[in-house]
Amino acid sequence: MFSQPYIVDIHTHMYPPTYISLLRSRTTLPMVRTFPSAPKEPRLLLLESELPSLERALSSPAANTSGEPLPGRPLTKHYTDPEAKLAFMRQHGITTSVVSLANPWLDFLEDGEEAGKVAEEVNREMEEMCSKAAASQQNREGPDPLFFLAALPTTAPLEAILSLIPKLSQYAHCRGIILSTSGLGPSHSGLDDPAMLPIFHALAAAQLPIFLHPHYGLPDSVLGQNTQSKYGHVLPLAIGFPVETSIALVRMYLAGVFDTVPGLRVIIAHAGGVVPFLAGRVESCVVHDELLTKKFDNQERRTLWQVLREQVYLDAVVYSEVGLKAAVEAVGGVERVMFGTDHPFFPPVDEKYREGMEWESVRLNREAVRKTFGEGSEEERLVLGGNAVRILGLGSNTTR
Ligand code: 5CU
Ligand code: ZN
Repeated sequence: MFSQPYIVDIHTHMYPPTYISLLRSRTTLPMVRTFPSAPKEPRLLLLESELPSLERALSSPAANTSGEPLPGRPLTKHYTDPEAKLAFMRQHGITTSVVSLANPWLDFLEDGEEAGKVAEEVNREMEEMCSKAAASQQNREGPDPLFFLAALPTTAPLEAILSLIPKLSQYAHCRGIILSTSGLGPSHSGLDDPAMLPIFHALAAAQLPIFLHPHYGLPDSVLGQNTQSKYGHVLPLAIGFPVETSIALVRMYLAGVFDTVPGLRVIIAHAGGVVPFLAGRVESCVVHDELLTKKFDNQERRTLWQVLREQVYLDAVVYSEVGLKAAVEAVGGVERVMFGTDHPFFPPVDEKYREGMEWESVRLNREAVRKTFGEGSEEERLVLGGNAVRILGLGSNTTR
């Protein structure tokens, strides 16, 4: 394949123009809005946990006297502008990014027909962005600068979703899809809903892996009421997000999704959440559970460990060697783990550091890889880029 070491970021987001117009037109989550105290700085509001601080900001609109930050996060050009993505990549030595639409994707669109149309536009805009970036760097060696993971209109009728999947392979730069934990329709039936199986079969047939990403976190009954005013985004993002993904993965496992669709490949965000640490406990609970032992009675059950090693990949977005080592162990080796940044989330808090300096969030992940595998080692090369090139087929820039 490629002899030089390439750094590939497989966990990196954008909101293409169609999506941003949609968010600007909305008055409920997710939305883009400005506040009287900062009329020139649009903010991106995404999470349920941001609603109490939105209410407070709206009830005293003139000034933000409490010292509490405005709700959400600043909608910087990093979310929307491909040039900003490419500049961020250059600044951090990232040679290729596999960009995905950020949360909450199209989950909130109750009108399935609209969701279908937005998905087509978003995916078309993603391909256009990747193709333009490739054309502007024609003479470079190695994989193109940008690839993408497509969005699925999960509230659209099943037939519409199924007809979209084979078309994704016609995009030269599409290498999989990004999916939330919610499942089909507005009811959040989850990924263990048997209605998801035709989609999983179609993705396996098209050889498109799923990038499973959180958005819904944990309820306030677990995280605490209105913790944002005391603890900011820490609890929903650091704990709620990875636990959500972990539950979704274990539900898929318990429902037998991986046995029913052996060709399915899933990349779990944030290094698999708590699964690497808790897979042993899941296994123990399965063998001690009357219902499940009966369910698996006459079958050769693959353990969760086996499924992790055969059908699951993890990103390396875990910010520490402790978590990274557990991730590698859980999937049975360094070959199934891929570097990521979660850009443009987690920018430096001080705006003046946002341009031109290394982002702390990237430094922590990069350093965890270096310390875990050793600078210049083959393992480091694989995690930083070699695995992504192999697993996602980035060596070829043509339609698959
Ligand atoms: O900061 C955040 O809320 C997020 C988010 O919404 N999505 C993500 O991938 N990371 C952080
Ligand atoms: Zn992310």
